[in-house]
Amino acid sequence: MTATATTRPRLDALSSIEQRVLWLAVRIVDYANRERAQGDELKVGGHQASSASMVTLMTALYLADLRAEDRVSVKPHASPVLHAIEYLLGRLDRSYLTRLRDFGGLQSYPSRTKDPYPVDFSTGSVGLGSAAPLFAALADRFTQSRLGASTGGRFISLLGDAELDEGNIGEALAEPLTRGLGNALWIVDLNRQSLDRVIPGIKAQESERNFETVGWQVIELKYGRRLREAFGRDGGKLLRRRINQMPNEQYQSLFGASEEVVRQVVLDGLGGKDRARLARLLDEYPGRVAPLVRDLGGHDLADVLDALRRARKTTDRPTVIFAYTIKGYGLEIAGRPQNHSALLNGEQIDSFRAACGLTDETEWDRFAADTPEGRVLTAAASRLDRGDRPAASIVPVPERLSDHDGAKTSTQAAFGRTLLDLSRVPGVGERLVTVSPDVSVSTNLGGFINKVGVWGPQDETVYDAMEDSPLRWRVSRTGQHLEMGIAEMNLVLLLGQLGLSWDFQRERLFPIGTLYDPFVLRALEGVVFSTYSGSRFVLAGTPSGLSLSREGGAHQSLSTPGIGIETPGLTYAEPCYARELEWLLLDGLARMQQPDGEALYLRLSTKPVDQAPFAAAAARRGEESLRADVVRGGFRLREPNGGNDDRVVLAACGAIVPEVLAAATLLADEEGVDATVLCLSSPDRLYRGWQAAVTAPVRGASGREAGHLEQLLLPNERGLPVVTVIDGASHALSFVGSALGTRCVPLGVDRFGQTGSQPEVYAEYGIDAAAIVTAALVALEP
Ligand SMILES: Cc1ncc(C[n+]2csc(CCOP(=O)(O)OP(=O)(O)O)c2C)c(N)n1
Ligand SMILES: [Mg+2]
Repeated sequence: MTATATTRPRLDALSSIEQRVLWLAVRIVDYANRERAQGDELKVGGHQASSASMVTLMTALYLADLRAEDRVSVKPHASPVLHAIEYLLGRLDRSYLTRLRDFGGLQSYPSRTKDPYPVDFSTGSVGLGSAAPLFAALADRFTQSRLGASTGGRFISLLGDAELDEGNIGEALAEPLTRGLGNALWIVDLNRQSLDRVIPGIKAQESERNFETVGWQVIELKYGRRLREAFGRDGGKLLRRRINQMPNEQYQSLFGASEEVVRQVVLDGLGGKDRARLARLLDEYPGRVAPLVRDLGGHDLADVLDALRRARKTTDRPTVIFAYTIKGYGLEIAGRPQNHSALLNGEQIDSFRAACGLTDETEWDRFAADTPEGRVLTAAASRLDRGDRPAASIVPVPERLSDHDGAKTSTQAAFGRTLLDLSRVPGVGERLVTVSPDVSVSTNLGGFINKVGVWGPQDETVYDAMEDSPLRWRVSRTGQHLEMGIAEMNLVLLLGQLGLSWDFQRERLFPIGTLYDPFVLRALEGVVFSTYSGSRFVLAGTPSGLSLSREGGAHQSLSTPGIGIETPGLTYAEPCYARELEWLLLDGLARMQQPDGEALYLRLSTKPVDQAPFAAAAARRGEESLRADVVRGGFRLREPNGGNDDRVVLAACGAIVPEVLAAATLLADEEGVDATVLCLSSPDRLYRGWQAAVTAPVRGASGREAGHLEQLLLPNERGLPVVTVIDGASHALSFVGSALGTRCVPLGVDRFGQTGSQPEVYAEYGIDAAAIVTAALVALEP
């Protein structure tokens, strides 16, 4: 590689900026730890070594290569470098430099939702933020071919080498839909160190091969210019062999070693003529053998610039650059074991400041505009200026869809039908996109897929054999369903990126993912990653719970309701009836477009449910007011018969509601107890409503308006005992007792389920009508 494309003065300016970026990144962390007044006794932290490792790469990328239309994910522990670059570009106020990890200040790890300047990807949990751009690149291809909307740029991931150990990285690479994405670029900061260990040497080659196998262009930046020049001299081949053969652990040990020791180690293992020859070569570098051996490509600005140019030219497949670097490069902690959280001491900072030509007065300065560095930065700032991009417009969503009220149906079947109906709604229909990890048909997306087709980067031939199938699997660039392999993490990462189209492509999409509910757990961190990033999507977990009776304990989800309630940015709803589902879904699609909107998690079931009780409630209440209750989180499904002194409230959601209705009838007919049945369409909304109401004074708000759950009860029902029932962990609805200020008997499934008929397993786990009756009697005991 040569540096011909970058002129010497420009390289010098970049190199001077590189040094300043390193200084600022280090000092931002240093100030937070040593100078800022602390509010507690805990360490502040921050990562000087991880930052230093990436300074060359990020300087080259941001100041010489990146375009406004590109989007970048930055390794979590290099956030100080990003902050420093944003500051030098004039996009971050100086006052923030002393506020790393401060309340309301710069975030510890890059955050889309919490940093004071626009961040493209949130990172923090290794492996997720780094894989996200690949799915964003895929999402961009999709919006381009569906809606003609694209960022027009690349999706770039700057990741640590240990991130490649995370399983989701392998899954992302293995997914056929991520093949051939020429708009994706990864740059691996290969410093051979992770948190507490040195990464075994074999890993790098293995990783490079993994990328090659799935068709990526692999660029290796291993040795810097000085080492390459030495390799060309007499004895150079021996030097290369020695360094190549050295275990990573031994190579890392050279970083703290003296000139003499480095020389010794390099010559070690060689004898006779070879040893003499290599010794002669080393003699040509008096006092400079140690820095020579540590000369790696990831810190050679010109090499990095060349690699970036090569990557830019390749547009038919993704590129990965393996940049060999040194953790702590340029600092006294360079390459040292356990340097991950190491901080320079005051003396080291002082001498580093002086070495950078800075003083206490000038240490936070930007470059003056009329310096070579200033000119590079000004040009970069204008190149990276995204201007005022129009916001994605709000797409009106109808409140109601079809008129077909079937007699008996499951929420999963109703979900499939509702999507089909939605596909016919102008404005909404063309923006729907479904994604499923190999379970599209078994989660009832078949009808929708038949209508809208499957998306692929190219139109594909339909084979005769496929014509016979009831499912028309037509793959084209205009299809609206993306079928992935079985990797639930990939599903939610893609869903998460499709759900950011309002920001990236400035176009509204309605991304809807389906998966078997138990496997929400496997995808969970990706769900959290996506909602933390501000993504808006619908996740349908189906089928769920013990109602999946014949599938047994491994397939019966128990803890997902709690996850739904507790995950921020995600509204959990669990309808029982088809129309209830339709309203919740439509409401969710409307709300997710609002600035304070959220993703929607629907927990569904394959259990066929008689729809008559819902129709009766609608007739009693009027559709409009029933709908208002459903989207607030719950409604009165059954009114008490009246006339009995003993009265109880039964509250439940989802597939178990028919058992609750049966229990209410039994209570009236056989026990002389009147039961009001509440259907909790969204336990999440009810919980939040109650919690917000009851904690209003804690937050300094005055007054206390009752939450929707309390409002559902008539005045003469206040204080009645309550039984809650859910086909899932009983804990999820147990708050209802506190919310209603009364005795509560929570029923649910708190042991692993097993196979059997629905009545058998409901009885075994105590959620059948008889168990609910008993629970009501217990609740009524004085
Ligand atoms: C999923 C997850 N597990 C563990 C951690 C804790 N952790 C933080 S950094 C790190 C090692 C990172 O190593 P690498 O990616 O090579 O980064 P670098 O060497 O550049 O710091 C670990 C294990 C984390 N952030 N996320
Ligand atoms: Mg590392």
